[in-house]
Amino acid sequence: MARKRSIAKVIYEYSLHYFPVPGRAEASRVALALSKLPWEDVEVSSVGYEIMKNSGDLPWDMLPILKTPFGTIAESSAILRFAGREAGLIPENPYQAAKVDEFIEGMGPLARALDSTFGISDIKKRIQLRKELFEPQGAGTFNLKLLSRKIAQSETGWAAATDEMSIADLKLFTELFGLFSGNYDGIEASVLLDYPPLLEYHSKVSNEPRIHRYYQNFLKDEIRWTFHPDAFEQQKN
Ligand SMILES: N[C@@H](CCC(=O)N[C@@H](CS)C(=O)NCC(=O)O)C(=O)O
Repeated sequence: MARKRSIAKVIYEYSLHYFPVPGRAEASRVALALSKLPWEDVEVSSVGYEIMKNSGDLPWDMLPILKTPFGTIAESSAILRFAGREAGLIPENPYQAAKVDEFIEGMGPLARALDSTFGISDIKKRIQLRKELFEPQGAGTFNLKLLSRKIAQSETGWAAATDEMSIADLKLFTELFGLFSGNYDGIEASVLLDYPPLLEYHSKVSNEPRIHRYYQNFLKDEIRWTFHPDAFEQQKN
């Protein structure tokens, strides 16, 4: 007797919801991909976002969120910690784990500096504000200098000076280099040339085997070119 073929619908127990850009969700996407959790990546449009917000789906009215069998987790760092624990990317040593948290919190001002330029519909004004961020006295420059110093001081080369790569690296790598993809008008990749420790760090993380393998799946993705090992070679030459 011929076997009946059934087309099973894959049910994912976990779903990450965010706009179709790396932004604040990318580190969690990588952590989820490195975990064994069954998850799906759900891209949300601006209309979809309004619907979710009005339906009370968003605990803090913002994306990203991670839907889990236990309930919804909001706040990108909370999601990253949850997914990172599953992926083995949080040090067991309490001191190192605290340094990872410190680094994650310490990155707040960079994101907030950029946030101040969102929602400005006049493109000329937006570009102008973003250029100012990376002028000598700008908040972007201040934060890049700080991050560059941290990386230069790290004995292991990982962001939080942990023995192994951690969620702090996923956050720094994706959020920092994601800024230079061209998705943010007015932010030029050439800015990075002033920060050799950051370029060296880019090489370390993008060549880390798990990260390298992950981004092999996105070779044709225009917005994720900054996560490939040779991303900034052109700027250097
Ligand atoms: N602290 C929050 C901030 C989240 C956030 O700013 N989300 C933005 C996108 S990056 C958002 O949902 N914006 C929608 C809006 O305000 O219209 C986190 O890290 O998750």
